[in-house]
Amino acid sequence: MATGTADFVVIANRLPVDRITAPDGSTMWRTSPGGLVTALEPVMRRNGGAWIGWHGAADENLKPFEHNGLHLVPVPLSDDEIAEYYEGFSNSTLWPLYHDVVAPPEFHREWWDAYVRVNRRFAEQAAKVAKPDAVVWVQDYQLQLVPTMLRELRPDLRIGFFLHIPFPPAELFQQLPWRRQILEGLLGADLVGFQMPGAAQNFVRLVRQRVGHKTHRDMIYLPDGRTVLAQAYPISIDAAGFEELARTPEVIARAAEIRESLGSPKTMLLGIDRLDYTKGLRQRLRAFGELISDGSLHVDDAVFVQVATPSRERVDQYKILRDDINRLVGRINGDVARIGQQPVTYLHASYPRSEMAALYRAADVMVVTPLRDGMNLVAKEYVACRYDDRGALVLSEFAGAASELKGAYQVNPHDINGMKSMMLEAINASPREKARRMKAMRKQVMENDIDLWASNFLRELTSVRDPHAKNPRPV
Ligand code: GDG
Repeated sequence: MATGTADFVVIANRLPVDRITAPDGSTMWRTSPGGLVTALEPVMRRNGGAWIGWHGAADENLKPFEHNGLHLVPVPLSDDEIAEYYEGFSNSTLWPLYHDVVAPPEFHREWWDAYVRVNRRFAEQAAKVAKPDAVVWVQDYQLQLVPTMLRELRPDLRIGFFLHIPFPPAELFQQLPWRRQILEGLLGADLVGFQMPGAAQNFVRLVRQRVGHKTHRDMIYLPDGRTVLAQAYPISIDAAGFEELARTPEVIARAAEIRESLGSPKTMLLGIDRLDYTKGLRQRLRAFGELISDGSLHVDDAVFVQVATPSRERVDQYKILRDDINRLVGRINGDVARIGQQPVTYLHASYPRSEMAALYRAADVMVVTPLRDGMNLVAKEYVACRYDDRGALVLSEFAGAASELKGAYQVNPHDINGMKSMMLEAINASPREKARRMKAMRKQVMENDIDLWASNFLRELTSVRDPHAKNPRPV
């Protein structure tokens, strides 16, 4: 039974800190910027919370430690486990499978074995840390077996799970040789949260078909009388924090400087993504390149700034993508650049948040064109930074954010011609039309921020409805 001290436990693949090395060789921890930690920090402080996750280095056992008032519990991973559980099963099997197989998923039994082993380690750690009847919130696709593993160890806990990426339709999910184990792993939770209602429906349908449990709308009825609720909680950002940052004199000055250094173009288009094959970088750059080469846009008038943050660099598909994008940018610039006028500025690097805010402020058109995306926070961050009601958002209809951001110029990223005409429409829209659309999107983003997301999820998870009670089954 329970020995731990935490009333609230977050379990995620990574701890919300990075280790940095000072010039004198000493090391220290720095909170990694991100909406999740911003949203959960106050809840963790109020409840004597603990965060369980990997600390980012291979083959290293660290003791739990405090950082900025957070109790952090590191989970060790060996070099092989990083290759098999993280880069393998999580990022080369589940990631492509859950994103509409836009890259072929790989199925390897030894990756699965590592996934099971590492999930068990996280569950065991949580079982030690949680107080009796504590609330535990498990995050994302790397840890889908944790809810059931943890419930077996600690039936007293209230367990929530949130999936940050899409949950695929049955037709794709059933390719997975371990489909039943994953569904059963998730069913250990009292509440399973998804970005979109369609994802929750996919899950419920699969549970009915593959596991054979009774379901009714968003409720799953287990044979032991327990119920599991599957619902959508579209994630958001620290909207006020982004706006505040975008309003600082430093960011405003930096935004002006960026435009100037690009040659003060009439139109600056911007893309910011992790360098990932789901983000539709190829399609977007091709569309822009064609607009220049067919004369719809003039090279003196328009520039495209693409920031591609390095990501998962040891995974083969990401190495291929990196080379592809390098070649594509080289080809576009080679074909249509003039001395002093380069249409695509490609930055394969990561930047501080203030630089991101300056880029958002500088851009006339933000282009977000994933082939599939759970939500896409970049789209919301852009909107939060545009307190001037200027700017336009071109957004893929395959991003979760599309169902909330109706004021965006929505595109099908597979349709290059359609994307070209939508980009032109966004560029040429009147200031009045742009402001109308931006105002509607800002209302949505500012009113539905990450705090509301976290409190909605936690309210349902801890609601008076006792998830362990024997709910009547549907007739
Ligand atoms: C997954 C799901 C879902 C990017 N480059 C830099 C930087 N970023 C920040 C952005 C944004 C975040 O990273 C990326 O979030 P996205 O939502 O766009 O995409 P994923 O990384 O794929 O996230 C996604 C999300 O989880 C949350 O549930 O929306 O669908 O795939 O916040 O600003 N931040 C800094 N420097 C960079 O260079 N500081």
